[in-house]
Amino acid sequence: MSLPLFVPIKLPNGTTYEQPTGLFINNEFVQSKSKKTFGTVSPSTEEEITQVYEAFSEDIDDAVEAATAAFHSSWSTSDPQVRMKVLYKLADLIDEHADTLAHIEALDNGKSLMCSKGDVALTAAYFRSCAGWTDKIKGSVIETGDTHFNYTRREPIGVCGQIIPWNFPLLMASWKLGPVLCTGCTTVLKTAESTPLSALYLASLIKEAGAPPGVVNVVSGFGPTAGAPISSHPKIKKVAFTGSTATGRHIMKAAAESNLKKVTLELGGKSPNIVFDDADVKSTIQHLVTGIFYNTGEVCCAGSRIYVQEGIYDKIVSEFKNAAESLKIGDPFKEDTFMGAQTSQLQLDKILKYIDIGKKEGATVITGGERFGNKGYFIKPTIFGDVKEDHQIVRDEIFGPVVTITKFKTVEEVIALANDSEYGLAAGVHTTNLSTAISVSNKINSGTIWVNTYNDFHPMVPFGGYSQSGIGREMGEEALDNYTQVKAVRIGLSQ
Ligand code: TXE
Repeated sequence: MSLPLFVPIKLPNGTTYEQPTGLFINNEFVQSKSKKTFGTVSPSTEEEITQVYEAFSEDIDDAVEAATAAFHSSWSTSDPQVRMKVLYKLADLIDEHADTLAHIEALDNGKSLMCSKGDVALTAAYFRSCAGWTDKIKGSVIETGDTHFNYTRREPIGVCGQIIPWNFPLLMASWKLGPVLCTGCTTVLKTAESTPLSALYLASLIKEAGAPPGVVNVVSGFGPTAGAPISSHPKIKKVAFTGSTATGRHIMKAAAESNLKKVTLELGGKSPNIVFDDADVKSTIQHLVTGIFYNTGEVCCAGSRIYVQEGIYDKIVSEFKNAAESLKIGDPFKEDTFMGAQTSQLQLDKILKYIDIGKKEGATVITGGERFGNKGYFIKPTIFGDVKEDHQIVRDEIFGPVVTITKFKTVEEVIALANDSEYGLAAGVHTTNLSTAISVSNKINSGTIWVNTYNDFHPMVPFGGYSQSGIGREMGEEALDNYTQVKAVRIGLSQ
């Protein structure tokens, strides 16, 4: 018997909802051509939640066909207020379904409800922000003298392919789909194999919001078999990816070798979080905690390298240790749980391996350094001291609740330390001195600098990486540039 296209799932809050399991193509949930399915596991219990249909290249072809037809419909050329209405309605629907979405996300990803509620709120806010942009995408008139009239238009790029990760499944879907819906593009979005559920539920809301068939297509599947056919597809004009730097390289290569599709990449990081002697201790501790332990450290811009000036070092280490030890870990559905589970066995193993490497490298475990319990993929918040800059735990992205803490003396020294990384996604600067804040921010090689805050996102503020952390920006006006192209029209006025 084949898997039903909707299965009832009972959530820990006692409610039952209908989870779509099919591929979302042309506004319908359908079986994959192979009818193959795969399971998704709850990271906090290690039990299977449900099976979903698995896409392969023939399904990607179908989805691309649907997206191509939708792009050539009035969707991309009609009054932008048509798209505005869809986006506003979608944001309202997300608010209406916020509790269900937050529970699905916590169930499938393992993150605490506290985090997933934040994700849902940001998702609605981002779609709402994109709604506001729809009728503000403008070209310009260029004066070149009386003989010619010149103007530019910003036109949608066309059919996009979007590949997202598992750490913020819903939010990453919104960062991808918002600009598509705003600019009049269409898309095939592939979720990560470990977290397919929330984006399928979102797809049903996109249909309800009034997006025409084929505008948004959502497929579940694996990287090599469903992701690769997207990055090399000849009819896809642009690919947007969030994930590891290694996979980002594959995608860029495939894009180049197929049809030179435009590429935006949001990749890994090893972000410095810098504390100066004059920082406000109480709020800084809160930002160090949010920086590395929020979302169990599965955050591309996690503040995973902490540098503290010598005068305040001992105080910060002791208060940060206390704060880490007081964090509530465990059942994601308890209202006061801060840290849920890591998303997969693979991630659990990777993080534990790095903790082991850190110990072998001679670093000191200030707190944590082990698994929490033996059921579910939980890890204790872990702080390493006595690290050297060439230690693997200082250089590699661990992508878990593991942070190193290092003492520094001068501003010049910490800027050099902060910039000594192949990545450049984000950085934190904690100081009460305005000129330190601005001059250090100017000298750090990364796409985002948070001063006296951390992991602090707003839909209007662009986000993206320098160096090997990526190409292009998401959110803000900048995100729209990646989904439009400029056409210049030059008209000769004298016959
Ligand atoms: O990532 P992948 P993985 C980092 C983090 C993590 C590590 C490995 O350090 O520990 O990457 O995670 C799809 N063609 N980040 O292996 O492979 C895949 O199906 C096309 C940081 O899960 O990058 C999924 O949808 N697509 C990060 C997505 O890529 C392919 C978030 C991400 O998976 C593909 C995630 C291929 N050949 C991991 N191979 C961040 N920047 O936030 C895989 N995929």
